[in-house]
Amino acid sequence: MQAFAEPFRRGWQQNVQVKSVLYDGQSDFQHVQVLDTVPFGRMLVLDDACQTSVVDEYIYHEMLVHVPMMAHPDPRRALIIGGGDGGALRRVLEYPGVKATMVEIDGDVVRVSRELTPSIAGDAFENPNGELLIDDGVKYLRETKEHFDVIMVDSTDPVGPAVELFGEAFYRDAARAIGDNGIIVTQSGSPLVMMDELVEAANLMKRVFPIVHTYICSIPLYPGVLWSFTAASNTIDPSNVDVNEIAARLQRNGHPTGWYTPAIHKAAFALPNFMGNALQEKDSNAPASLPIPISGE
Ligand code: AG3
Repeated sequence: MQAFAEPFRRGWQQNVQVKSVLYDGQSDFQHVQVLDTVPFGRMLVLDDACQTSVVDEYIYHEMLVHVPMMAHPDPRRALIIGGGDGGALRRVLEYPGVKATMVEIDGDVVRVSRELTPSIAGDAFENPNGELLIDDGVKYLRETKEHFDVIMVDSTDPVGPAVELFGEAFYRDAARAIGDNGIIVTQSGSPLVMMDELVEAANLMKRVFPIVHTYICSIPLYPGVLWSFTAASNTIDPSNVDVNEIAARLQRNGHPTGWYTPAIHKAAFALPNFMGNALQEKDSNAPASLPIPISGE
């Protein structure tokens, strides 16, 4: 049987068995593949980086979407940058009364995902509360006059087409669009094998926003498995929302989750000591920790 592995990162590599290649093409922006794999079922790969799979997509999408959406007291307008597979849009549209705009740069990713991994988006692309724009998210955010309560950056890693989504200019445009009562979350990579990129993203966000917190979960598909997101806001501290309030909001949402719970929301912000040190988010007097656990080229 064939196998697929992302390129080594710091000498680390994960390998999956591939039953068949369902799509392999070059879009205007990147190399797009959909593989049918033994452990993860159908899986989207962009420029050799695993993006999502039908088996574990819920972990990433629930943590990207529910953490900021539940932290906001009354979200009505949401913006997703990237997210071509539709998994984030689907979770956002679960919230009653929310209207969402999704700006994905690569129409091929949407087309291929709708055709080959339809379970990820569910009926999100047909939902009248959702608007899909095939456009450059950086340009969109620079030019929009709209206010958004929650912005979610569902991008690839900070290389290739996504690099500007991790820049200071982008965060300043985001700050304008969310104003005083909004929140922005970005996926920020693996603390184990992409620590430099994570620290850089968090530091840039700290130049723009007074409140910046990184939170974590485990995503089996991604290199390093331990994964991070970073949330920022002028006024809302997503790490400090009452669990009973989250439980009530979750009940109003009414959709089942596989990973996210009120306790997970709180716990996700508790960082391992090595991360707290690197991100200067230490919440204890524990002595300085060992270096990043994974080293290498
Ligand atoms: N986007 C973030 C995936 C990053 C994974 N990185 C990697 N495999 N090197 C996920 C898109 C899902 N909507």
